[in-house]
Amino acid sequence: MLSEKDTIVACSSPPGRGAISVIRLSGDKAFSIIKKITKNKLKKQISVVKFPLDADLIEKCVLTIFKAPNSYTGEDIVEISTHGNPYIVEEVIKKCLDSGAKIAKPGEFTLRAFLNNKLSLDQSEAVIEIINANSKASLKAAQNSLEGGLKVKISAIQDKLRETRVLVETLIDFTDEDVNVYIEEVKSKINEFKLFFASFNEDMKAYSSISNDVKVVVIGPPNSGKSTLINAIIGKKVSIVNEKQGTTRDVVTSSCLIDGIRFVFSDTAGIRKTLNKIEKEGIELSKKALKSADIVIYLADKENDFDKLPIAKNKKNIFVLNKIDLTNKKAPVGGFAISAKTKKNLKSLKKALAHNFLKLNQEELLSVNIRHLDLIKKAYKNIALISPGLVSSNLELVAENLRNCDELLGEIYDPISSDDMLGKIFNKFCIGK
Ligand SMILES: Nc1nc2c(ncn2[C@@H]2O[C@H](COP(=O)(O)OP(=O)(O)OP(=O)(O)O)[C@@H](O)[C@H]2O)c(=O)[nH]1
Ligand SMILES: [Mg+2]
Repeated sequence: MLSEKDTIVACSSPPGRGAISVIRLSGDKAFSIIKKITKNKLKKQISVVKFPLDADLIEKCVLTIFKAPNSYTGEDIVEISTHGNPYIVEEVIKKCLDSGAKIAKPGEFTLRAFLNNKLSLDQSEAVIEIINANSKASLKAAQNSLEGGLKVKISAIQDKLRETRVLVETLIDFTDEDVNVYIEEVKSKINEFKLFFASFNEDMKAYSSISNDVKVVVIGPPNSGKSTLINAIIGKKVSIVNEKQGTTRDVVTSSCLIDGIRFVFSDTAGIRKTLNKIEKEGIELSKKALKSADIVIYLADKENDFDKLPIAKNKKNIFVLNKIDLTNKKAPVGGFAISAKTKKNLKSLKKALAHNFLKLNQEELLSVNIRHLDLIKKAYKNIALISPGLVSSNLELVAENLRNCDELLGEIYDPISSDDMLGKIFNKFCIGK
């Protein structure tokens, strides 16, 4: 995976037919390979050349050259723009392979950019997020991360942590009498840091929801109007609506944009006690869907039905009473009373869904993935272990926990690299990127 010596080649544009295709060649031999094939001296950065595909077949294409280190990978690169025809692309790649290039693995161009210090690991991950983004917000987040925004955010929390680390590590060398004066200061600094970390963690989770599309699961008893509500929010019929209880059996997902953020809604089977095998299976799927939600909407048409539902912990829960067109109902505390059928109060519910994410400065959104969240969680565990009692009794252990936290945060952008971990990250890329 980490061999950098070969000159690699791959098609960097989507497969299939189109106006143009771009084949990319990167490595020490990129220029000599193309010079040999085209007999062009590559004097200009951009040139139109005749690329021989076969003894009697020539493709007129555009060559763009980038000299190391001023290229995406940090190596010499030639980009060959041809007519967008899979046969031409195949033949161009074949010619390059015959002249000594090797076919690129998925993500190998970006891996080289990382190994040549053109991009940090979080920036490399942002490249794939730019390709995958499907809302204005997730694109902005990925662009900010590619610009180095995530490292800035992580470095800020590390700087804050280091204020306490320096104090603790200095105190370790003090005699007991001197230490006591500062112990209270350490305790208050740790408390302050825990609060700072908690708000940082909330931001990171919200960024992650935006980057990966916000998952909203609608849970409720049968017939409460879950499918009607989702159809109304999405603006088209994605789920079957019927007065019969137990209409929805599978989890039905659909998505829409609200204020530039993509929300993916999951309609679920109504939850109730049942002997029907298929319905039971549907209810199990509903409960499973609940676990993956960022936001859960509990939808009922009678207030005391909420008590019969499984309530998720650590999720953003929104309680909604439906069918206010039939009888007037008071909204649950912090929730909403709506009519999915007439769309009354639907706008307020949609606003509430987006509200949590719009609170974040949209200019500062960041692309956050599971790897980052996992490191943040592990980092926080080290901080959570520092109790006031530990500060009084064992400063060495406090220092160790602080150092672990610092190192785990640093791994987000500067990993202690292992081939295995890098392999997992870059294999997610497409070939040619
Ligand atoms: N009057 C009124 N009827 C509604 C409203 N929302 C849904 N309904 C009706 O309630 C019935 C059930 O609606 P669905 O959307 O299928 O309910 P569901 O929660 O998806 O039901 P299951 O899939 O069986 O769990 C249908 O006849 C809807 O037309 C509402 O706001 N007002
Ligand atoms: Mg339904």
